[in-house]
Amino acid sequence: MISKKMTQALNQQLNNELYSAYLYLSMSSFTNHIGLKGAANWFMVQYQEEMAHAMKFYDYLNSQGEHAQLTAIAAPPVEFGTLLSMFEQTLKHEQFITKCINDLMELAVKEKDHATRIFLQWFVTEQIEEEGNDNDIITRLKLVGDSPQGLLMVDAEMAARVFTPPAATAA
Ligand code: OFO
Repeated sequence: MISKKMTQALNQQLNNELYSAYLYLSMSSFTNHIGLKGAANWFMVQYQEEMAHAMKFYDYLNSQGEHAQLTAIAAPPVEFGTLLSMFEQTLKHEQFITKCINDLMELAVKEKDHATRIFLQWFVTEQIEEEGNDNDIITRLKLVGDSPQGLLMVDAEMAARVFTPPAATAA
């Protein structure tokens, strides 16, 4: 059993994850349009990951006898500038998501809601990876600078990313 406050907070995060998915799908479309097919693949995989994150919240709420509720998702931007700028925007968004997860964790600890705390642990670890990936790519893109060959090389590396469905979360 989880509290009303916790239910509302988890539901908000379900919708935050859906917005993340929407944002990265838009980034995938944009990079595809400007000819960066590898980056388009990277963002498409990120979209799939975010949908999986959203479904973890959906399943957890329903497993607790609650009702996962879907709200309106804001429209993401349609233009994003350079690939470096896109990854800076991605990192900023992931830092916001990390803060949301930390706030949820704080509430779970405050309410002595250990089931939710264990459920959220997976996301705490996941956010370290998300921010780490973005930081690595930002570093590489800064090294490449204005070199079109370098950009195409990073893009080719991004083509290799594949979606691996996350393991089920303990709940
Ligand atoms: Fe769901 O981690 Fe990104 O947003």
